[in-house]
Amino acid sequence: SGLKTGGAFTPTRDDFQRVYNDVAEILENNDYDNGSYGPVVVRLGWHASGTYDKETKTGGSNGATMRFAPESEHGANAGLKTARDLLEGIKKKHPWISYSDLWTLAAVAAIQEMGGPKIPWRPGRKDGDVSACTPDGRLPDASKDQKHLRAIFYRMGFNDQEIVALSGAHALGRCHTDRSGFDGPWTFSPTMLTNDYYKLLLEEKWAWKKWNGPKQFEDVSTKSLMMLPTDMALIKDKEFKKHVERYAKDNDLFFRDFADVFGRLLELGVPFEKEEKFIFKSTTD
Ligand code: CCH
Repeated sequence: SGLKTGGAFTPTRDDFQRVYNDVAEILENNDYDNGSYGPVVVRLGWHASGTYDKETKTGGSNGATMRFAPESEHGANAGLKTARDLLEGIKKKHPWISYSDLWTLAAVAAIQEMGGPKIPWRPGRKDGDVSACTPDGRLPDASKDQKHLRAIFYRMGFNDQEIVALSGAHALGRCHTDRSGFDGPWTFSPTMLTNDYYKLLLEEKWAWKKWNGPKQFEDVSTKSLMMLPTDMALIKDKEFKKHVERYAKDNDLFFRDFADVFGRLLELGVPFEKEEKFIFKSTTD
């Protein structure tokens, strides 16, 4: 355990690995969704980080400002209280970790425990106060098209290939009518990270779902999977589609690119004092 110097606790790699292990232990729960909190924990890490604006250098995971209204009440964050509340128990057990480090570390743990790649992670985020909350509208709107996707992700500093690589996270989890209004999972294995999202985008026939909810697509053959308008934009747009095809063909390539870009997403706007990155042991290692 870390040394106490002048009253301040200096956590070591082992301390962070202990937090990882405790997160890993609570992800599986048969009473929740498809048996795992993993997907909603990944989404918490993404929405905490994806508010970054490279021009004003505001937003990003530093600060963990989603703890406060108005950010907690932004429409895009509906349902993420589930993930924040889940992690409260971990915060109580390891009070030295900042919420912003905890949320991003938990997202890394969730990806790794759901069969995804190792995501190198750096500590050093500090929690902020309500004054650092970002304005609404910084996260993507699923009803929109490729132009919107580019505007949102270019603002964070990402390019087309990185947008497509990040979107592969939709292999995980599902939409909830009481959160976003949309309904259903993207893949048949929503608690395993694979390149199935890309394969299904290309191989299935997709049609508008006939229902009273927001406009979304369903797969014609089983009607049990879904795609958002923004997901379909990745195969409508030629530049995006090129990368969907690359990742559909090569899961190792997807894992390499995803690990790189997801790790950087979690670091946007954070003024780290140290370079050192940790690669955590997964429970299956
Ligand atoms: Fe996403 N996502 N996401 N998403 N997302 C939703 C759920 C998940 C968009 C919209 C939605 C990323 C990109 C986008 C996850 C990870 C990522 C939902 C359903 C909507 C709507 C929410 C609900 O009802 O619970 C849009 C638009 C974009 C545009 O690019 C990126 C990037 C990531 C991570 C790298 C995960 C995981 C979920 C599942 C959450 C759950 O609770 O199962």
